[in-house]
Amino acid sequence: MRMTFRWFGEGNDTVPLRYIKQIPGTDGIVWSLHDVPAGEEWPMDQILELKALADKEGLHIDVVESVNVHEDIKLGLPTRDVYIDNYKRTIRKLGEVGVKVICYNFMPVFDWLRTDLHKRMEDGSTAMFYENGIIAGIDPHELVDQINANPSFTMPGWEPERLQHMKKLIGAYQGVTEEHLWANLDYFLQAIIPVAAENGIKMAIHPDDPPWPVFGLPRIMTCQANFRRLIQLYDHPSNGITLCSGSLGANPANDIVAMIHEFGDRIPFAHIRNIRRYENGDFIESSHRTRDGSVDIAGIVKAYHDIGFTGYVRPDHGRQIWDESCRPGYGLYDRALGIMHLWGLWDGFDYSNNGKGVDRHEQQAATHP
Ligand code: DNO
Repeated sequence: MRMTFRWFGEGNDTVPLRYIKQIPGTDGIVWSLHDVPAGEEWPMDQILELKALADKEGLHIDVVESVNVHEDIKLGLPTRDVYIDNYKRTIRKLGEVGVKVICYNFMPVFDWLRTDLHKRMEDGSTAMFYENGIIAGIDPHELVDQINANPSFTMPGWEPERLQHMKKLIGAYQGVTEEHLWANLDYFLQAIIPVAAENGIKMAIHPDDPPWPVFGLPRIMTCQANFRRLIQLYDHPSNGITLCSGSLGANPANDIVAMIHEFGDRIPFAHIRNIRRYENGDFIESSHRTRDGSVDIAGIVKAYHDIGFTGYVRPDHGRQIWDESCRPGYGLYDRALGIMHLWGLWDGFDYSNNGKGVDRHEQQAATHP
């Protein structure tokens, strides 16, 4: 596996790039142009600017998360073709600068959802929390009023323009079923996968988080059978998955180890993180350590190890610890600890498989600094 770290860009992230380089076994950033609204073509000068910053620190930019999909594409509106053309142009530009994987999602209106970004745990750390009852109890139209009444309301991972248009959007999705969403995803894939393939890029769809419908909006990237269907829509290595253990793990019926074995090289990018599930369906984002949560992180890393996984991996959604002040879920400390848990497991599996552990030759060949 190739370890990476998500970075939100200069001025948008509290973690300096040079710190990322110091996390053991980490050699690339996962990035995006967060200020470009969904649907617009990415400007080359901004792409190159980001690349120059990463180059300076010796970090690669192979993985983009995300090039967001305009809602008109998900809704299947006639205007979608303009946005799909922009998307194709962005893919070509990213191919030109050497990007290998583009993560995206197909969730209507909302990306990932939590009800508390700073839930205090027994040890004094805070973590992101999802309380089923709160979401189930909110009428989508009331939510819009709530947001309209509070201009500072924001949601993690959202461009401001998406919030502004939410009222209109929720209305637009009325009558849009899961099957409509499948048809619109199909149309999108038929258009973009050939372009991704020509440009040496693997598209990697992110699961819906949480993996069930919210606010009456359909969600389809939720389970193994649906990922199988996704792959069948366009059977090509450039049509892949960002297998996120935390998103899928919120539903105990999802067997992530089985998904790794089934989808294998259709997983160019993996998010490995843990959550602790409660009986009533609530969940909290625990440390990455296997025993701290309900997701079998050791089993997942073993599955990747068993299939000889060479794709990109990143930790995700750390807790806020040691008084770090950062974007919720995206501090340095807990994600760096998460990386060490993942590498610890990986190296351990190397030892138990061949009795020799990591490639000693690689270490012996190292030149003196
Ligand atoms: C949350 C992320 C998601 C992800 C998008 C992919 O932290 O995993 O927001 O980036 O869903 O498009």
